Amino acid sequence: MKTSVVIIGGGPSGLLLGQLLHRKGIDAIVLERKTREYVLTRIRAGILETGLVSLLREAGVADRLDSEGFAHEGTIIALDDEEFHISFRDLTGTDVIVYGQTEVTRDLYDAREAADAKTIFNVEDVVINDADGDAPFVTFNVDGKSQRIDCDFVAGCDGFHGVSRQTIPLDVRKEYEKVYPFGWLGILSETPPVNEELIYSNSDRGFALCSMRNQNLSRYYIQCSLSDSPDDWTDEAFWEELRRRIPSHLAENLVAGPSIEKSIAPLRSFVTEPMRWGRLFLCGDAAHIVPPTGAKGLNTAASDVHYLYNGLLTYYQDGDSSGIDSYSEKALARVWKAERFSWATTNMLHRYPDQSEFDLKMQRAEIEFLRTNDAAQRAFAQNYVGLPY
Ligand code: RFL
Ligand code: PHB
Repeated sequence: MKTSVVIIGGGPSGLLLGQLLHRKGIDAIVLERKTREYVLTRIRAGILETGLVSLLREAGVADRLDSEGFAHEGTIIALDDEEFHISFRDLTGTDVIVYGQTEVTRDLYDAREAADAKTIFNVEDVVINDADGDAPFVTFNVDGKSQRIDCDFVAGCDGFHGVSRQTIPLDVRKEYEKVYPFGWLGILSETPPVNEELIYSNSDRGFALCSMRNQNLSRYYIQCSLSDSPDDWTDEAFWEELRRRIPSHLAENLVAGPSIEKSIAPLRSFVTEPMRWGRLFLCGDAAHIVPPTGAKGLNTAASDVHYLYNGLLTYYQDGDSSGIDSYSEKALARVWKAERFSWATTNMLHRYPDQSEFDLKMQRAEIEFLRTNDAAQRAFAQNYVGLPY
């Protein structure tokens, strides 16, 4: 087989890049290790920046998002039994949109199928060959048969555990990592959200987040120990703990119900540099991970896709390689700012096992500064709605 761009990974990064290229007549094949059904059972991000929304519109996949997504003009930050509101709309003129990653991915798969664009599922043993030469090719096995695709470029959109990043030699690649000493236990439940806006709460029992997907689908998280397993937590224990971690007058509105999904995500900050090696480009979680506290994971993947798509477009349309040559530098400049915001917001809101009384005072002072200072709220809001591409 032959194509212009082999995209490894059929998650949101790979599918969005594929769809944008397809709309411009640039041929791409997506290779996905799992099945479509499996990819669509993963419950992940829920907050979309307007930059991602614009890209989805440009890709022609935003009809359902435009009719079913909810604009959120701000968020609630709570400390113990008190809370305050930060208005993104007043401070930045911009909202964020609540629409699940699962739905974004479904819309992209539907569009890919409607366009008859090629996706190969259940691929195994993917190997990227000659990425540092002029004629790269990708080999893999599917249904017990080995296959080869020759291409101009490879987009490594295969997430944190994929093969693309590992293809870059160790003497070229530098990795930066911070692993946090806690995880998030998340549940999805068919209950009305406790509040119309998200609540990020720092309590003496640990962090909690009240989020949602729609008026009858809530997504809640609590900080948990890394040694916990979802089976350790009955639904009743989860609801009880959540209730104790948010201001009591808000907890009064909490509607409990059976969980339809329950999982634990460890928290990590990670960046690999550079994001390009020869004709291989890394995009999204393949290159960087953020803790979910600022809702930046999917949104930062989208800004990578924006830079890579535009670089490939000028290459194919005008023979100009400046966009792909500056891809890594441009993408990383924005990635590091999202890393900083996610790290700072995680530090502000979580309880750490080794936190001293001084550390706790610093945390409270930071939240108090945010509560009372217009410039601090504006900076928070600018980061939350997404820095410009
Ligand atoms: P994905 O979504 O991980 O997709 C990568 C795809 O590549 C496939 N793959 C391979 N395919 C072929 N060959 C191989 N060798 C392959 N290896 C892997 C995988 O099966 C998969 O389909 O990365 P992508 O597209 O870059 O998208 C990034 C986002 O998914 C990610 O940033 C966010 O979901 C992060 N994230 C969250 N972000 C938020 O903003 N808010 C959240 O609440 C939130 N929760 C989460 C998350 C990430 C999680 N992970 C990765 C463990 C919760 C979890 C559990
Ligand atoms: C979610 O709804 O899953 C969500 C929202 C905001 C975050 C993280 C996760 O910061």
